[in-house]
Amino acid sequence: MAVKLYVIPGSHPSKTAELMLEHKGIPFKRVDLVTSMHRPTLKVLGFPGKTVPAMNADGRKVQGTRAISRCLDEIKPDPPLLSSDAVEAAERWGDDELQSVPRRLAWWALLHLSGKDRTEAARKSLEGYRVGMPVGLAARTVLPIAKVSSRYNNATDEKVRADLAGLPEKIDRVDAMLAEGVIGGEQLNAADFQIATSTKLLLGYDDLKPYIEGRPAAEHARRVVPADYDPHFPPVFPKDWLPSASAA
Ligand SMILES: N[C@@H](CCC(=O)N[C@@H](CS)C(=O)NCC(=O)O)C(=O)O
Repeated sequence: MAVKLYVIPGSHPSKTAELMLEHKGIPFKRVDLVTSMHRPTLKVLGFPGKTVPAMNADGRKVQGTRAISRCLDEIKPDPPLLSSDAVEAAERWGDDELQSVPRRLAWWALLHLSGKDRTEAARKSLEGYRVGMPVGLAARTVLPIAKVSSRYNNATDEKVRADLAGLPEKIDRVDAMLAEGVIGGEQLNAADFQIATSTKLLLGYDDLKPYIEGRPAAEHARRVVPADYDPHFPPVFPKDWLPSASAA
């Protein structure tokens, strides 16, 4: 079977798809698209949607982490990614409620970090990806891409403030799923891969470490996501946007 996985650098749902393919033991070729050129490229490749991950499995075009987990279970049922209704619900929550939070924060941060910090944060996100030019050079040109991507992802001050305020509740929910055994079991499932990549990206923000570090959610993210997916954003959010320590 010939499988190609289209991703953009640093994308956490793309990492989810990559990890699910590895978990299944399905060989694949990762194709790194250039952020901002990804929309026309996906269109030319025949994908109907605008986002990555996008997978071509023997000519079958599948887009989105949840469609990909289902397709992978069809192609190769063992080990199953979707093993129960609870796992499906957790995967859905991870996609619908959690995934967009670290993404909006990332684009907002890249817009608001000062020059050197912005370049360094972009360089960390690009590390390990083919970007068609030296990573250091691509990192220095991230600002126009961050402007477009912030608009695509609605990374407004208002949204980011709400995302930060809601963060402790989201991490509580991940910890609860771990305590219930829906995720974090011996055999990883689609919800593990969906949720852990978001938590790992959230752990990359120095501002957010106090709300996540030392908690089961952090341990889970490090177990599921290899250390080479290692984004880093120095402090960037206004202090009064961060939840009070007592809420953490
Ligand atoms: N929720 C979907 C969408 C993923 C998504 O929004 N991916 C981002 C990258 S992290 C993307 O492709 N953004 C590009 C765009 O919106 O143009 C999934 O899990 O596959």
